[in-house]
Amino acid sequence: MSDIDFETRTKTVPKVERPKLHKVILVNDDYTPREFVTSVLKAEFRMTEDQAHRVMITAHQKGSCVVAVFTRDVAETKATRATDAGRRKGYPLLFTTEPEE
Ligand code: TYC
Repeated sequence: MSDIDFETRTKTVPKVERPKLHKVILVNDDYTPREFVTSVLKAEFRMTEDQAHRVMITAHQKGSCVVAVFTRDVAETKATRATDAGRRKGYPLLFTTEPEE
């Protein structure tokens, strides 16, 4: 008889982790027109006029505002695209990202 133990099994415990979400943050500045900020929020983040206006006003009054949360790739792509939309018009409009706690 063989000494090989065919019954030995390695139990793998599946480690399924939810991908960390990242916030997209709109940063206020003194130069970008309000209507332009609102139009970028509508186009890039699929907001209604009302939602976009609220987010713009919050950033304007408080200095910044969380726009939405996404997986890291999506958050970074959207922040870059939205920032570039302002840059193309010569505005200092800035969207940043940061991981959620
Ligand atoms: N503060 C700008 C103005 O008064 C408007 C603005 C709002 C710009 C929010 C950027 O993230 C921003 N024209």
